[in-house]
Amino acid sequence: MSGTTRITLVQGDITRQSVDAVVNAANSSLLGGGGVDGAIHRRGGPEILAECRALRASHYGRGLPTGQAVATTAGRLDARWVIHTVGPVYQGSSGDPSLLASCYRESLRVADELGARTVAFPAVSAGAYGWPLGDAARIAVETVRETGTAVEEVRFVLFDAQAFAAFAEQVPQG
Ligand code: AR6
Repeated sequence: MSGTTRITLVQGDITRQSVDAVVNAANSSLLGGGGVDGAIHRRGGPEILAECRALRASHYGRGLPTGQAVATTAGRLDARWVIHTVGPVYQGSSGDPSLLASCYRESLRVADELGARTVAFPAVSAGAYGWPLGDAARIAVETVRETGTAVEEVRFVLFDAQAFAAFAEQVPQG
């Protein structure tokens, strides 16, 4: 994070945010799913899926690997881009934290390539993929703080009070 990157926290629906880029907690198929992925495709409309299919037909024939990120249009969302990233699954009692950190780092790298200045993130892997919220929040915030980026605002958009509280613990006065 450069000296000018602010981390902000919002409780709400990430598909209602006005930002340059919305990050999607996708799966490797890039073809949609539940949770925040489903919500983004529903509100963003079919243009997003069309670009995801094109990515699968070109660079990502075997899908987007865990920990990587790729951008598409944001369709009808109030944003210019959706940055799709694939979080690691928390299995049994562990997951690979370096892959979760990579999601945030790679998403910010893609955001910098695009010239995005405001980026909204969900709590990647903390839903269907089972990552414990407190640990997911710590990895998310630490990684953003450690990453050099021209992004001016990283906004974590937490769906419920519990997720918001977990992130607030990592971001004092957030
Ligand atoms: N806005 C903000 N956060 C949300 C929203 C929303 N509209 N909806 C859910 N969340 P998840 P994962 C929160 O399951 O764990 C999908 O099927 C949710 O409460 O969306 O990375 C994909 O296709 C949780 O805190 O993502 C993959 O197959 C966080 O977003 C798989 O789920 C992440 O939950 C990815 O699982």
